[in-house]
Amino acid sequence: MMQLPPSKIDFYRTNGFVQIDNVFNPTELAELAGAMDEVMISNEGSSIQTDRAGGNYYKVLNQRVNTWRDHGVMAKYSLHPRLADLALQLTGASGIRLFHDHALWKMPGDSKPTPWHQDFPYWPMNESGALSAWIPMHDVDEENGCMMFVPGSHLKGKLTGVDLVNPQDIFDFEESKGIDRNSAVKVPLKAGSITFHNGLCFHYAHANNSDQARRVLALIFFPDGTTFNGKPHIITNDQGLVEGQPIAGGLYPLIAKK
Ligand SMILES: O=C(O)CCC(=O)C(=O)O
Repeated sequence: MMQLPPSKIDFYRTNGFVQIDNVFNPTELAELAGAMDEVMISNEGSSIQTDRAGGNYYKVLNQRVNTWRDHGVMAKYSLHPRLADLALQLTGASGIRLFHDHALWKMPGDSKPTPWHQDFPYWPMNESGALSAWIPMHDVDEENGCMMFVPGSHLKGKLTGVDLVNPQDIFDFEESKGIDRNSAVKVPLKAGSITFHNGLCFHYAHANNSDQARRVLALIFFPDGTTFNGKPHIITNDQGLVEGQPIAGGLYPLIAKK
């Protein structure tokens, strides 16, 4: 496990995101990257490929959801206690569950930025608190698709969801009043380092202008006890979840607790 200094936890709670360096060593990262390469070229299993080459969403993200259910090594990392324990420390929750993982690749060629958005409006959860770990397989910077965050924007609460293919400008929303796009912070990362961001924090990723795929694994964690809001979602549809009841069970495993 990694014990975070109070300054990192304070930074996350104040700003809605945080960078944590050296979470994975090169051997671990190579194992994870190799497994993700395998799942991304596979046409089998239950993970969900959200769009295919040529599609408009694919130009933003080549995304595969719930790789952990198809590949043992993806499960090893998506359910990794070190990551869930970091989420536990950042949130102060009594337990942390995985909502889903997703491979988020930005392909070279006709790559589009991931527009400014919050994640939480897409998730079928009543209480906020869910967060994402964003784990690049290699160095990331402005050239190949690193992230940007607006410090403190998570304190605005849940706004209208942005369409990631035909995006509205979130900074133009009436609800975004007082949030300054010029305060956004760019976060390049070295391989092995990661960020966490609160589902309410405004974030963006640059287009990939390099000639290699930008390969990222993102994990969405939520505090144990978070309840289902009944809204449709690709992950929870037809899973028997009950509106108003906690999202729980083996498909949303509890991987860290106090
Ligand atoms: O990787 C990206 O381009 C965007 C990631 C993102 O929006 C997220 O992890 O919530």
